[in-house]
Amino acid sequence: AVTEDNMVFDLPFSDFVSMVTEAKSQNETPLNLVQQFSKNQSHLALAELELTTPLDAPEVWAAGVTYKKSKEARNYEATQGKLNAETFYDKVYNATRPEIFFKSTAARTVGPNDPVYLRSDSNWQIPEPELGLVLDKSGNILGYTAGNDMSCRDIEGENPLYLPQAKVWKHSCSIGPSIILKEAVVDPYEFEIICRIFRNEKLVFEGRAQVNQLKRKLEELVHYLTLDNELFDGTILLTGTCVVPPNEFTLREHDRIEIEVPGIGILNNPVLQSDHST
Ligand code: DO4
Ligand code: MG
Repeated sequence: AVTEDNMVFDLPFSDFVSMVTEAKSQNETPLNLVQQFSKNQSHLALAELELTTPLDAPEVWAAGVTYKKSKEARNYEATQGKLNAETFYDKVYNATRPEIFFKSTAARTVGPNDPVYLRSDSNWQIPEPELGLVLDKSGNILGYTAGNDMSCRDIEGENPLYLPQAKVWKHSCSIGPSIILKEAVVDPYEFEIICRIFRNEKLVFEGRAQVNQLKRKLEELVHYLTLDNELFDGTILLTGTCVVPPNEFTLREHDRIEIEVPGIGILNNPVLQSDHST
């Protein structure tokens, strides 16, 4: 566990889900349980640790077109900039049912400082910085993390039926660096999401937004994910992107992406070209 002043202490659980399960069995909140272990321990500084994914999420799902910014960007892709007709992106933005798609499995999901990969058959790729909800198998929100829903704008723009290929490949999703417990968050709509992209360590893009710009309620997205579905403890639901680089921007190999959500931390990932041999 890590405190707000970036000090780290040990928890006697093998992973995040076991900690939550133990809290439930003790009729205790996860926050109270974790705080019990912070006492009488010598704390380490967070900077001394090499971080991994904060949990092995069995599945990562993602909601889309939940912010006006995302709707506008998709419309640009789908119409090659000729924004004169109503598209299915306009429709889904206003519809009762949100867009929810399957994004990733534990094996495809990377954590802090691991490389995210570029697809070899796309020339227009961007990170999508998103707030992630950590869920239990009943759809209860256990905590919040940051996530990157890497996306190929050209593949999705060519045909919406290509969405799974525009969204899912090896190392196309990253999460972390931490999970902030639900009980420690007064208002999740107050989260700010900041995305920075560096090229040769020079900042080439920075954008920020706040979760209160979300068109829907977080619980509404979870509701649609759970309908007639089977969820697993530790599932993550990414809640859509609200920061999109300019239309002429595409990621390049050796770029570095930072996704910062104050209170959760900075998710840092270098960018590599996907390697066909592995
Ligand atoms: O419609 C495609 C995906 C949208 C998305 O991933 C987002 O809005 O974040
Ligand atoms: Mg997205």
